[in-house]
Amino acid sequence: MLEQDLEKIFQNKIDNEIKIEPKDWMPDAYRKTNIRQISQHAHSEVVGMLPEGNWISRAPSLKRKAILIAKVQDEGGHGLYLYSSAETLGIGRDEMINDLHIGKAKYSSIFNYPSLSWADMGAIGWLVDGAAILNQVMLCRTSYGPYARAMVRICKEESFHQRQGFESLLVLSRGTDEQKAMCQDAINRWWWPSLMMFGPKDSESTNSDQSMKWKIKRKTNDELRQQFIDMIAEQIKVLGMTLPDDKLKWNEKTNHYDFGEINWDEFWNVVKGNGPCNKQRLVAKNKAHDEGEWVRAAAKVYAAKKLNRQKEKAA
Ligand code: FAQ
Repeated sequence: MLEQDLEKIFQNKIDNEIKIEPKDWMPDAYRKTNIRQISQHAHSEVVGMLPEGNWISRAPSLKRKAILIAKVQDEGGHGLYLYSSAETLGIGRDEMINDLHIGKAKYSSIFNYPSLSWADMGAIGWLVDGAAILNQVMLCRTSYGPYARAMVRICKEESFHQRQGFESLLVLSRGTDEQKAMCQDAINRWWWPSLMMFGPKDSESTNSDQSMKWKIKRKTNDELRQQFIDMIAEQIKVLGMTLPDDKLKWNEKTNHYDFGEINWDEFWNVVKGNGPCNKQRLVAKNKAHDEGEWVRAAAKVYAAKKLNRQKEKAA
């Protein structure tokens, strides 16, 4: 079949909401865009374990520790589903992970900020998972089948993460003056970086137009960011806290909240590797990978032994 016929069949599927599956013909650029986005997403989940992992040993109670361990484990699991989904496009896991380790691959800017107090665990759950889930609910309808299906499972866990973060902040917001101040401080520090998670403004977003045409993305960066602001500006009232933006104001005409200017210099600085924790995160990730070498080696030997035993039994 001619390439233009294949392209027609492909576009027809997209237009008719039929998922693209691994063995289907797809344009090279569609494959590459999915590999780029899914692997960046997988890396974000895995590096995202670090800021919260930092507080497991300092959780204020056994209950909070158990919740935090489970959440961090969930993030690792999300990374694994996503690596598997990217692998169906023909890239190896080792290559993706190596690109992360050498600083070539991107991951979400948000995980390059430090987690300074216990209240940050609540703020990450509420704001960071909250931002992630809006984007991920959209991705449940993305056009590439394995990515969309991974997202359905991830979203179920992520919505629980967000609620536990809010509940944790709610407890602090009703606590002592010191706890209230800790809660407000965490919100102040995580608010603007959370808005940056949605990516650059639509006018600066190099990939959006094509990704929207291919239905990889269903909403633009600015649309999702506005949706997030409208949601959080209401939820913060329940906490009795404030968002650190004096321009935040309900606009009767647009039916949305107006908000202040995001510091895009800070965003690009973090994306380029110069944020507060970029170097620390890569060192920690490489160290964990090196120290886990014996586990991977043992798993391989065990798998080979198991296979041999099965062959002996069958013989
Ligand atoms: N950080 O043209 P666009 C989570 C890059 S998961 C770093 O608009 P696109 C769970 C972008 O890659 C959070 N880089 O790009 C959790 C591109 O560079 P490239 C992660 C960013 O792809 C919670 C360039 O800027 N979620 O948090 C960022 O169309 C708690 C131009 O941008 C996902 O990855 C950024 N924030 O739209 C875990 C969702 N934004 O590749 C632990 C899937 C943009 O051309 C604890 N990804 N860039 O060199 C997406 O939906 C999209 O990739 C966007 C960006 C919306 C992130």
